[in-house]
Amino acid sequence: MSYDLSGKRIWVAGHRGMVGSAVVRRLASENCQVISAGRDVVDLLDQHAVRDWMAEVKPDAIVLAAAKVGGILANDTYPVDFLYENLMIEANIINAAHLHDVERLLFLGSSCIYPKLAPQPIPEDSLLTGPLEPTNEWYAIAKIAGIKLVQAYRKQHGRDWISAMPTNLYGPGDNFDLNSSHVLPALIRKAHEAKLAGADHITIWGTGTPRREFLHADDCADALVSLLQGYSGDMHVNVGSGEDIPIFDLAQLVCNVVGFKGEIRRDATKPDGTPRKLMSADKLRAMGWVPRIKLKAGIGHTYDHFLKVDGKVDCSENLHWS
Ligand code: GFB
Repeated sequence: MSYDLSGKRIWVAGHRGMVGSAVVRRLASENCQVISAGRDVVDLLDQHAVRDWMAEVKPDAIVLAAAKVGGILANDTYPVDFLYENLMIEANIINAAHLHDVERLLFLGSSCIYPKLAPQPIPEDSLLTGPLEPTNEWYAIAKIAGIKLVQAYRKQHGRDWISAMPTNLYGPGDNFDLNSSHVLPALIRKAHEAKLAGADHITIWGTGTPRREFLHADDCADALVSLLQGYSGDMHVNVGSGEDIPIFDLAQLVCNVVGFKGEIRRDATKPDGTPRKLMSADKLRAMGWVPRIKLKAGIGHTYDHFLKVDGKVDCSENLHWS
């Protein structure tokens, strides 16, 4: 299939978040009109507000990147927020998209939808084949419901809507708050602050042995636009880099980029989460898409952004709504 974005009105839901803002940047090179609205304009948790707003702006296509997101500790600490808010956001937007006859919708999930002990690299059809990782099952259940809702609209109403499952993402616009962030921005902040303070060590959570796959948000946005233009199918599509790295090695790489030379200690009282979640990249590669940003360069780019923006501001807001 081929969906021409020229002249289309595309709503990027979640345009202030890391992924949404990357999608907005990427869509700037297409001949389309990007629509966005902050929480002050439309509260995505409010079904009527979402319906009214969509009736007013009439998007042709939607990239559904709005979500309550956070790292392992936030997921584990606020199960209601991660389950309820994500269910509401996706149900409100997907249902309103149907009522207003939206041509294309791309729903974003997460690699945590897969079973904790899924085969590696994880193929798309591993979904619902085993128990989830307990630290993020609330978020995962909400995202699985979103995938199923998209499939349900395809089946019952013939909607040409799709889902993508990004791996662990990082990049400009990430959340650098140590209590609620993902590992990569947390390591950047820890290494940076330790360097400034002249500290002799930083401490990472868990054993450092879990492996994670990382993809820069700009690469992710590029893949998402390709899917919006060229993919139609019931099955969601993994969006990853195809490579993973142990957390301890990632910490060494971040310290190297940041210029912190002290020791890296482990705090085994903090959770490890799933041991590994490298996704199979076969489906996306078969469509001709490959990532461009190598991990070390991407960390450097993200650190530059942190120095310009986040290093100077108070990151005390506890949970991040992207
Ligand atoms: O990125 P992260 O929070 O999320 O943690 P998940 C990845 C790994 O890094 C875990 C370790 O093994 C953490 O214990 N880690 C080490 C740290 N030091 C730190 C640190 O300072 N901060 C953090 N945050 N981690 C999330 C899910 O899982 O991944 C979400 O909870 C979502 O639902 C997201 O799917 C992509 O990769 O474990």
